[in-house]
Amino acid sequence: MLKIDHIGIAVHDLDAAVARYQKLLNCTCHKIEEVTSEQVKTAFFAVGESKIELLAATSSESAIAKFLSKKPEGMHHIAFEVTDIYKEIERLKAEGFTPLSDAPKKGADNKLICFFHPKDTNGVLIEICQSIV
Ligand code: CMX
Repeated sequence: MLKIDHIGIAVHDLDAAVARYQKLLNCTCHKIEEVTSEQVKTAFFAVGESKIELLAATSSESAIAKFLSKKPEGMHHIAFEVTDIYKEIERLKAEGFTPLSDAPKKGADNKLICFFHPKDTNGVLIEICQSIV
């Protein structure tokens, strides 16, 4: 794993959360992107070499809508950047972690992504991601 790429935070109202995090971080949100495959709208803030990703659901079927139907707003996942996502998925599977997709998917911020179930990681949903070049 290279670094924490971003921390995902699930929110109900993206615009309100963006305004709040702009004040908190004293910087402008540099990217707002809808990811139709994940049924989310995302907003990114750069903090040093990592990012904060605010996530709001665009459909009731979204993982974020399901999360927010059971839990309050808050941390949804931690994403680690990797150099070879295919190799890292195989390594993590061999170590007993459970991927939530058979193969990497195209996610936000021009990344290939793969999630791992929080039951294996002390209750924290883990994402690994690799930039698409
Ligand atoms: N962090 C920690 N725990 C979580 C969680 C999260 N983000 N989401 C769900 N859980 C908990 C559930 O509350 C449940 O807990 P209990 O067993 O104590 O009730 C447990 O995990 C297991 O839940 P499940 O029934 O197996 O699965 P869910 O239907 O709740 O789905 C998950 C959970 C993680 C499998 C699903 O959300 C998923 O596949 N996520 C990956 C994709 C994703 O999150 N996309 C949105 C972000 C996209 C982006 O970043 O662009």
